[in-house]
Amino acid sequence: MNYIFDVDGTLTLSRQEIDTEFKEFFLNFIKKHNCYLVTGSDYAKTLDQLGKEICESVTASFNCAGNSVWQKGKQTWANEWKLPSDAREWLEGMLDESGFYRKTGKHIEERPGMVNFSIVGRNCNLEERAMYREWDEHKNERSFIAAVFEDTFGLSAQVAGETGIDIVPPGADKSQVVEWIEKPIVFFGDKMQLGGNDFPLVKALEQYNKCSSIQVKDWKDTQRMLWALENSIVHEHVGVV
Ligand code: M1P
Repeated sequence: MNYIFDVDGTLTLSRQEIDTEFKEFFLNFIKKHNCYLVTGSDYAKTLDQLGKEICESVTASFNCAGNSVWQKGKQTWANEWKLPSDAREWLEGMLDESGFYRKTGKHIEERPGMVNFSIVGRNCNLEERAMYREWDEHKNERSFIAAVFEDTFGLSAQVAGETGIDIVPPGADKSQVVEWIEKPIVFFGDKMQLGGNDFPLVKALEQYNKCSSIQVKDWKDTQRMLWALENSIVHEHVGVV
């Protein structure tokens, strides 16, 4: 069995370091199984959050939604795609129009093969992050921007993490990692609903027998599920979304 793990919301709180006790547990799990990471974040952020030992013990870390592949601390493949200038201008317009007043800078972050767009900005602190989360829960701003952006530019835009939207060329989302990994696969993620950045991978796995996706509420839920798997309380093919 091969395991794929989303990072923010699945192994850690969004953009936070992994819990110390869970880190030991998870390291033990990945030493016994063939494991992969898949995240919208770039490798530097994943390294900050999970540490070198986890990042280099997994078979591969698919960063930037699979557009930047890392193995044993080295990037082994990257997509060269760049955001077109008209799409950039449109996002800047959305930023001006948003009624959310606390804008912290670094709103369009270019990563290998993808862009993260954030109204609050990537420089936000924890308080500003919480403010934006609440704003977005009420206004559904990210879902709206993502849907209109997709219609306008034919690119893929997904609500990701707590504050942003991940933008990639069509098909260059998390679903692309399926090509690189032997089946069967179990995938753990927290944003598996339509429009969430784990959704494309869930759909891709549905094409294969004996592959399943497990939606978790947070890292504690992931730990519970892994513990149950290890102790044969849950069969590997239940828990499908
Ligand atoms: O890995 C999930 C997301 O994590 C971050 O989201 P946020 O900071 O908004 O919680 C971003 O790095 C995002 O691109 C990524 O998909």
